[in-house]
Amino acid sequence: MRKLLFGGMVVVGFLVILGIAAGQEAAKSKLLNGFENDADLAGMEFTDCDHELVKDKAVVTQGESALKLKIKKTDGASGVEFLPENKMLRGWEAYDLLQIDVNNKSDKDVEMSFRFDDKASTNYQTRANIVKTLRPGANTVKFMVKELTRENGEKMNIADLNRVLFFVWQPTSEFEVIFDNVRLEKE
Ligand SMILES: [Ca+2]
Repeated sequence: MRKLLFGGMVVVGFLVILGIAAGQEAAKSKLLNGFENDADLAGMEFTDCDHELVKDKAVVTQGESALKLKIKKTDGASGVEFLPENKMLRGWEAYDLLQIDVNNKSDKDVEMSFRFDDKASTNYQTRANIVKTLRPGANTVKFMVKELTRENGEKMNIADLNRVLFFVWQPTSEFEVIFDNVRLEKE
C-alpha cells in the first residue's frame, strides 16, 4: 500500500511538473486572432474594402483560415479596425513582440499602415502610426510592443489599448492582402 501511495505521488508530481512546463510554454506566445470563424471577426469594422475568410493553404499560416481584404481605390484609408471591445486589444503588457503574417497578393510593394491608440489617444499626435513595406508574397511584420511610441514621442500605454487599425492610405489601385496569425510573443 505504501509503495502504491508513493508511486501515485510520484506520478502526480510528474504531471504537475509537466503541467507547469506546458503552462510556461503556452505563455511565451499568445494568439490574438487567427481569423478562423465569424466569432473572430466580432468587434471589427471594415472601411472601403471587402473582406472574406479564406481557406487557401497557400496563404493560411495558422489554423484553417485567414482574413482576406480587398483593398479599394480611395482618397482615404482602406482597411480594418479592431474596436475597443475586441479581445485582441487585451494582454499586450505581458509580451515583447507583436507579429502579423501578411500576404501581399499584388505584384508591387505595398505601404501598409498600422495604427495603435490607447485610451489617452485623441488625435494623430497622440497615437502610434507605423508604416511597413510589404513585399509581394508572404511577409511577417513585427512590432516591439513596449516601444510603441506616440507621434509626440511619449510611450503608449499598451495595457490600455483602445483601437488598432491595419490600412492602406489612399491606395491608387485594387489589390488583395491576407492577414493571419496575429500573435504576441516573449523574447
Ligand atoms: Ca488562421
